[in-house]
Amino acid sequence: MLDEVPNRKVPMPTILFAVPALWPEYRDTLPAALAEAGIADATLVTEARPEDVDYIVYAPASPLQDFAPYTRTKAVLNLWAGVERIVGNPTLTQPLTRMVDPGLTEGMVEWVVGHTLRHHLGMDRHILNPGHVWDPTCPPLARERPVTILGMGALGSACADALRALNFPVTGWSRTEKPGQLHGEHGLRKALSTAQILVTLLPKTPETENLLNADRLALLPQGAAILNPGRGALIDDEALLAALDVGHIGYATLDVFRVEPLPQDHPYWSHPKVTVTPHIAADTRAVTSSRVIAENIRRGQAGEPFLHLVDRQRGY
Ligand code: NDP
Ligand code: OXD
Repeated sequence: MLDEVPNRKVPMPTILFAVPALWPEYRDTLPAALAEAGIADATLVTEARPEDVDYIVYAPASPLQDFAPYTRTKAVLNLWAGVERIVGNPTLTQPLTRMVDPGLTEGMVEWVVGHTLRHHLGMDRHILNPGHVWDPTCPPLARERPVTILGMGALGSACADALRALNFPVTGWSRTEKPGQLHGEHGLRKALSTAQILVTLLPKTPETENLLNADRLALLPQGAAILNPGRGALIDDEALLAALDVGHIGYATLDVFRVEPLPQDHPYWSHPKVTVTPHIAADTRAVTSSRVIAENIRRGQAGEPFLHLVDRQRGY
């Protein structure tokens, strides 16, 4: 005779998708991912009474700002990698997760590798060559072009791997000590001093704001290029413009800004040594990120630890 299996069915959760503008992208992918994760019966809604909500799928564009009434909510699942616009919300007492999405990472690797190669190969010299100058100067090999990445998390380390695969010598710097990487102020100075190309992939926190100030920009080698797909606040804009004007910094390719969209009268738009890209370095992709959200809901239901939990004290 078969043992009797006690009926321990966990009630299916109610998931509030709190970003109406993104719902059309997730309408099919999220139910599919929930089904894959074994929670096909979950109630997925775009509006609900706060007291009924178990999980909130969130993004900065959400109208939801007061989390206090969501008393039974087990987690707020952010669709963005960066959490600076939610982490300080005083009403948020629920666990907060950030997005680590293979699709987003792939996009960031492509953006960073593409713009690194642009500067490394000096592509503009030939693409923008109004005088049809025949200049046969060959660029150095990647192995001769040191790159530094500030922030060696999910995105920075994936970019480092891709650049190393092309033979760029990559120096990584992050907050905590790790083998083969630099950390701390001394490590930062060392990392900057060799960076012919500098990539900033740090989160915006009180510690990283204005990290690249005039003093630190001065540590970069003459003519260095800066790629910033991290956050605008990492760089002191005035200091960067001054360093570009005197030629100490050779070029800056900037994807993120203190104010977005970048105001029309901002000097970055017209500066001859700046390329502005409109916060498109990497986007969260609905298919892959839905799987990450579904896995975290599965974990929440099973009483397992959430993936990619944000540390509120650290701010990322
Ligand atoms: P992670 O949290 O995985 O990594 C953050 C990295 O920054 C870690 O290596 C961390 O160090 C380091 N770090 C944090 N604070 C400091 C500090 N005070 N000093 C030194 N290092 C520090 O984040 P992701 O890699 O997923 O994302 C990074 C950022 O990229 C996001 O926060 C967001 O701002 C930006 N982003 C931009 C996008 C775009 O389209 N432009 C798209 C997605 C993200 P440690 O390893 O020691 O913790
Ligand atoms: C993010 C971003 O943080 O798109 O995900 O910037």
